This record gives sequence, C-alpha cells and structure tokens, in this order.
Amino acid sequence: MSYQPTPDDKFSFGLWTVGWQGRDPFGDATRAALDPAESVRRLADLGAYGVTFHDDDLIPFGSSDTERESHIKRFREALDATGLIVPMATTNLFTHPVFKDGGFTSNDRDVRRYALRKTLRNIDLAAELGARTYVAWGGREGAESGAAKDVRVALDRLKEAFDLLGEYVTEKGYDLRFALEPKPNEPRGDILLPTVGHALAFIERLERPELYGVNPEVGHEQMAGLNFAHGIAQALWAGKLFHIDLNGQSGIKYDQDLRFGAGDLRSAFWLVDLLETAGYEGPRHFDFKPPRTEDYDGVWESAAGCMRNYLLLKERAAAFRADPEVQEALRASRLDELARPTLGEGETLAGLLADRTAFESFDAEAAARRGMAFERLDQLAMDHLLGARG
Ligand SMILES: [Mn+2]
Repeated sequence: MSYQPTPDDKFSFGLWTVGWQGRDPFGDATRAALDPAESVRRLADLGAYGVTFHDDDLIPFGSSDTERESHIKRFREALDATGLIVPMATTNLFTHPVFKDGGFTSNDRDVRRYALRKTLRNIDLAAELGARTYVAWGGREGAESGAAKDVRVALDRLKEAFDLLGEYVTEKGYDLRFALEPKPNEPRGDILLPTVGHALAFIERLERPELYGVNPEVGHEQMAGLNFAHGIAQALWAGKLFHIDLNGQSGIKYDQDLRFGAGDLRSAFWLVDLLETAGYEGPRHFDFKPPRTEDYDGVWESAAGCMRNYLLLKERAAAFRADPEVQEALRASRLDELARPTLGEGETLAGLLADRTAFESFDAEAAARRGMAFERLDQLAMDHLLGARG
C-alpha cells in the first residue's frame, strides 16, 4: 500500500493549522505569517483535497469591503489553480477582545447581535465557496466563576442563535448543515457544551434538529479523560457525525493539538478502525498545530505526517479486521452475540417474563465463570498496530 494521500482520501486542513505562527500564552510567534494562497498550493501538493477557514484567517479582522474582495479573489484563484475544495468554513468568535465573554452567549446583547451578523456574513461566503458544513466552536462561550454566567439562560441564548442561523440557511436555500464542536475548557475556565454528549442533547432542543450535528475533536474529548472513539460511535449512532477534527493529545492537560497519530496512538487506531468500518463519508479534517519549535519545513512535515499516520492506521486496522484469527477471537468474545437483539424475533415482554430459563432456572454462577477472552483479542490488535502480524 502507498502512503501517498490522494483527493479520494478526503484529507482537509484548516488555514489556521499550518498557518499557526506559534503564539502561545507564554511566548510570541516563532514563524512568519503564511499567505493563504501559499497554504492552498502546499496542501494540494501534499495530497489534501480540501481547505477550511475561519473568516478572519482569510480576511484579516477590520478589512474594508475592497480589501475583503481582493483576499477572497486571491483565495479563489488558488483553489481554481489547484482543484482544492472548501468542504467547511467557520467563524472566529474568540480572538478579538470584543468576544472576551463569548459571542452568542455574551452577557452583552450588542456583542451577541454583532456575533450573529459576523457569522451570517461568513455563512454567505461559505455557501458561495461551496462549503457543505458550517462548524461552530464556542471557545469563549463559558465562564471562570459561578454567578458570572446563568448557564440556563445562556443556553436559551445559544439555542436562539442556532435557531436563527438555521432559519437563515433554510430561507436562503443553502445546502449547508451545522456541526457543533464541543470542548470542556480553554480558553474559558469552563465552556458550554463541554463534550459530544452535551452537544447531542442540546441539538435535540433546537427548532430544526436535522440541520445540526457535531464536529468532535480528538484532543477536546481526551482533555476530559473521555474515550474519543466511544464519543464518535455515539455520534454515528445518532446520525450526527457531520465532520471531525483529527489531531493528537497526551492525556488530561492543555489542548495540545499534536499531529494526528501523536499522543494516544491506540486511541487513534480504534478511531480509524471505527471511521473506516462505519461508513463515515465526510472529510478527514486535521485541526492540529505544528509545534512552535518548527520552521516551515517542519510545518509541512507535520501536515504530511497527519495524513501518513491516518493511512498507516487505516492499513493496520483493515489488516486486523481481515485476519481470520481476529475473526475467531471476535467470536470467542461473543461480538456476534452482542449483535443479536435481546428479545427474539416477535417476542414480547410477556414472553421474557414467562421464560423461566431467563431467570428462575438461569445459572448466574455458571455464566459468571465464563471468560470474555478480551485480552487475546486486544493483543491481536496490538500485534497488528505494531506491525507484528500481516
Ligand atoms: Mn484543539
């Protein structure tokens, strides 16, 4: 197998990823600004199929209408020249100090109205550029202290904002769905919709729930100590995995945004196994930050590494699934039995209650003695992941 990505792999990158200049809370930029048109060309050369952006990545905050048009024109020309597409776009409602208490849930009403207008304007551009997904990460929607945010009222305002955005794309006839991106904390002390589960529950309270799904990020769930593949599985189960942010994270600490495959490699293996076997057809989007130790050669190495690691893991996961010993081990662990409904075909609750073998004569002690054989199954996965088998 070749590990050279092609557009069929649907790899995409945010302009803010390779374009991150390395500014962090303790240090200044270590890299010069990168021209978005140059990012488009380099990503296309590396084998990506798509590029994504926040409004401010492409059009610096405060640009005049004329400047805005010329930034968009240069970007379009680079897209046309390379064949790269824009599968997704998003809004920056976190960098400018006006958003220090949030965008859609700022206590200041005029800031909320401004945040909505900023978003609506970029939704027009997203639709114009052919994006099908609009991501919403509410990094500043949160608080550092208790009384500062009435969370139930803030959720009313968040619902109001998303309902208005849904109304807008419906009225405009845009073929665009929203993907909400959860994160537990950073930059706020605590952020609203902290996990995939919170976001899924919120979506069901919206006026047009079908328009909204999630955009989970590897590191964001892992910062909360959660199993990312499990969260993705539940999003898939709910039909809500509209987009995904792939990167790497080593445990519960600040948001590391390592290249995909770095950090928790075993979790990355199970994630790729899940995406590739569950029929996920959306972009494989990398939202990472090349470490600030790197110059631009290192940035492109890091971007290429994200895609290479995905393809390596895809190959390893496919070999795992195809291995007859693994299939035998899956049966020994009774995964086929899990797939059988607990009540038989046509059986009712009355049938279960009448079945003495289900309770009265059920030998719980004997059933408790049965081993699940999960260790053998997991070691086979380790062998495949480490290249010790097929
Ligand atoms: Mn992140």
